[in-house]
Amino acid sequence: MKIAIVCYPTYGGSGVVATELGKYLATRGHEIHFISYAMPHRLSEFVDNIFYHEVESYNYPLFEFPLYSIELASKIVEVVKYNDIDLIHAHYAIPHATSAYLAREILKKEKGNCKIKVVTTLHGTDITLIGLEPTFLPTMKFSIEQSDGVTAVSSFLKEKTISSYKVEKDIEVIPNFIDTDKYNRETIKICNLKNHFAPNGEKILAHTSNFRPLKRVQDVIKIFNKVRKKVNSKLLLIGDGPDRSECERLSRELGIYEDIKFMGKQDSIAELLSLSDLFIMPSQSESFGLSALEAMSCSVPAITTSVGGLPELNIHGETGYIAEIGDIERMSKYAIELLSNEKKYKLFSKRARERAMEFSQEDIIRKYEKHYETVLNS
Ligand code: GMT
Repeated sequence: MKIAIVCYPTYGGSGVVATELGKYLATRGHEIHFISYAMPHRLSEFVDNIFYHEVESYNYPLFEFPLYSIELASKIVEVVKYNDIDLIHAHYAIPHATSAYLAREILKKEKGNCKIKVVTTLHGTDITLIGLEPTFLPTMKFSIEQSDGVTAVSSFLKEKTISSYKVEKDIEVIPNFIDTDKYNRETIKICNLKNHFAPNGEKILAHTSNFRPLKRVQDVIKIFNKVRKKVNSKLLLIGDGPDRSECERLSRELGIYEDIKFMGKQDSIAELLSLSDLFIMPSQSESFGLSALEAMSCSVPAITTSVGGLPELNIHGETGYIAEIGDIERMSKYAIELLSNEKKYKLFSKRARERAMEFSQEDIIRKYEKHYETVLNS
C-alpha cells in the first residue's frame, strides 16, 4: 500500500505512534509518506520506503492567525496526486482529520474516480480536552464521522468519543504498541550509567513526559520526597515542558534537588528506563499511557492513576499499582512497598514485561494493516 501519514512531529505520544507505525510498515514493504510541519523526531535515520513532505507556511499581513489546516490540506492533495497514495492516515484529530477530509473532497472533485480513503486515529487530548471546546466540537464530530475508518487507542477513548461527541461511526480500538526488542533491559548495554546516577546503589524512580499540567509532575516529586525517607533512592525526570521550572522550584523548596536529575528531552529513553526500578505516572488524564508501556517493556513496574485507559494497560497488584488522582500518600506507600520487597518486586517486574509483550508492535501493527484493508475494500 501507499500510505500518507499526517502527524505532529513533536515529542507527544501521537507523533511517536505515527512515526513508529510508519517505520514498521515501511519494513513490511509499504510506501510511507509522512506529512507534517517539521521532520518527526523519531524519523532521523534513513529508512527505505519512507518519504517526508513538509507543509510550507505562507505569511501575509492579513492572516493574523496561521492557516495551517488549509496549507496542510493542500499539501495532502499534492502528495496524494503525485504519489498515487491509497490511503491517508491522520493521527490526532485536530486539525489532521479535518484537513484530510478537505483534501479527499478536493481530490474527488478533481479526479472523478479518485478512491482515496481517510483513516483517523484518536489519541487523547484531541478528544478528551481540546476537541470538546465549542470552537472545535462541531468540526471534530463532523471530521470523525466523515473519516472512512476511525481507530482509538483504548476502549476508554472509544467510549468517551461516542458519549461526548454522539458520533455514529464504528470505532476500532487499536492500542499503542511497543518494540519489545528495543525496549528490553536484558539486551540494553547500560554499562556504568546506573552507577553514575545511583553511586551508592540507590533505587531509581523515573518519569517521562512533556511536563504539561495534566501530567502532574509535581506529584512525582512529592511522591519521591516521601519515598526517599524510607528507601535510598534517586529520581530521573525525563522530558521538558511548561511545568519544568515549577518542578525545579518545588525540588529546591523541598531540599531534594540534589537527588533529582532533570534530564530534559532525551532520545535514549530505552536505556534510561532500563536502569530504572520504578515508573511513576500520576496523570490526571491519559487515554493509553505509552510511556508507561515503554517502562513496562523494560521490566519496570508502574505506579499510575486510574484515569482513562491506564487500567487497560497497568494491572493493579501485578504489573504495578493504581491509585486515584492526587493520592500521593497511597502512591508513595505502594512505591515503598515494592522497592523494599525484593521477592515481590521481581514478580512485578516480570509481569510488567510479560504484559508489555501483549502490545508488541508486530501484533498491533497487523491490526492497522487489517483496518486499512477493510477501509480500502469498503
Ligand atoms: O498528551 C500527550 O502526552 C500527547 C498525546 C498526543 O496525542 O500527542 O498523547 C496521547 O497519545 C498517546 C499515544 O496514543 C497516548 O499514549 C497518551 O496516553 C495520550 N495522552 C493523553 O491522553 C493525555
